[in-house]
Amino acid sequence: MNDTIVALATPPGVSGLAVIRLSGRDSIEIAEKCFNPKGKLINAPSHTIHFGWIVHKDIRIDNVTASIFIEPRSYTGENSVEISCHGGMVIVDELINALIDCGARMAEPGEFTRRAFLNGKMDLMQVEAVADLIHSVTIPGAITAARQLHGEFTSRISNLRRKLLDICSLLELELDFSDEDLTFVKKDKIKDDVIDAISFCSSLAESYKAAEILRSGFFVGIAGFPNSGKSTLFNALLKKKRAIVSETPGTTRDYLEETIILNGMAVKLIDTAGLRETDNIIELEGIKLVQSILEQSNLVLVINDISISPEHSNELLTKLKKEYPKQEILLVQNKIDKINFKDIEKEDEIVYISAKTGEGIDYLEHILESAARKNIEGITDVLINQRHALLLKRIAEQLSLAVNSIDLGRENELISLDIRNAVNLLGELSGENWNEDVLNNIFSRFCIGK
Ligand SMILES: Nc1nc2c(ncn2[C@@H]2O[C@H](COP(=O)(O)OP(=O)(O)OP(=O)(O)O)[C@@H](O)[C@H]2O)c(=O)[nH]1
Ligand SMILES: [Mg+2]
Repeated sequence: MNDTIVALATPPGVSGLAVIRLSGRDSIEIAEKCFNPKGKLINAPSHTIHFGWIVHKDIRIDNVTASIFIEPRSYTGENSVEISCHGGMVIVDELINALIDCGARMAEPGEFTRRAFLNGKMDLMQVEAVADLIHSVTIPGAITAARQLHGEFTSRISNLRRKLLDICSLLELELDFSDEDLTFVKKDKIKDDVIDAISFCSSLAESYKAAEILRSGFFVGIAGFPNSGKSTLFNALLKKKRAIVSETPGTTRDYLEETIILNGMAVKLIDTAGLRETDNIIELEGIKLVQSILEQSNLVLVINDISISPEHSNELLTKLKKEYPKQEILLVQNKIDKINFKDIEKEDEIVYISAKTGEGIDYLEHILESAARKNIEGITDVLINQRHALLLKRIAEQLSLAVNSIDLGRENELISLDIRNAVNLLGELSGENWNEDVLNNIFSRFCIGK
């Protein structure tokens, strides 16, 4: 961490401005070497901006502003310089090369944020919030990530950790006085507290599914027999011709994925190959793929061609409901333009559309949006990811062991041991106990410059 790293912090490409970031003990000296007029940056107080030229090998590359941040008052906690230059890859590359020639090195993905973590500027959950914030596809997702970044959730985890540590201390204190038969705390009270902690952790772990919806969108798989109009519906919802539509059954063989935003909710639509018994190898592969997509979907739309018969897909529907009991499955009757729609008996839980004319699409959009919204209810200040969910489950398990030990009237030592295991896992969650593998995994989601 002693070297100085450099990277472009803004997206590459042509733009009005680009920002190049330097961080490390020598970053101000390195920037100074390339900066004209001389002596300006090296003597600058923290949080000041300076106008000048970046000059390298006697060539003036660009006129820029350099912002100076003196440790520890910077994003990384180290001396940092942010150079705003004109956008455009040639200028940016030249500037970065100049800074590398003067002693900086190209940053690894996420290295700025990694340094911020290692310098105690943020905890691990805040680091993960940075990644979520950058990748947010919706406003609610970004707002939740921003709250997590602010550290609200970390303080809830720290409070729980402190509370459990207090319980351990009491149990262990009682152990020290065991000869005198003193009781410091009622086991019932401890048991209640531990049970509260279990339900806190379990409900957080369960919010993983909802957080994934906020993070990457509500997954909607479009399934049904070939030719039922799945791709036509996919295009109608996207409002563009994305998937190939034809009257030949078996048109879609791979799957197509696109995200739409419905009133601020991201909905990821997946058009799949028609489901049927087939001996065409390519189609079979497509059908296998459908199964894995349906497993991942939050909602499955089964499209039926009502012009064949309203009951045409009933057997398929029953089969899917049986195979995917956890999935929400909705029957969509398509091609109502081909029948005498007024005369048929309608059922409440079925959606009727014509993907071709657009009739009923607004209503279907409304259904998709409210289903997505229902699934994220209750999420306020944290986006649980897979790492958190797995840890939280293990914490709840350890605490359940403690409850079990209390019920069996075991020694304080044993109860305390289980609770201490849970405390250690809580430390892993917030990053108080971390290891290189966990860090590498988290930072693999970052881009260079963040
Ligand atoms: N009249 C009418 N025709 C439709 C409607 N929806 C789709 N079609 C037609 O039905 C045929 C099949 O449509 P696709 O969207 O390709 O069907 P698919 O379910 O994706 O078919 P596969 O990819 O083969 O599984 C095309 O000729 C469409 O124009 C509709 O609402 N009304
Ligand atoms: Mg298709």
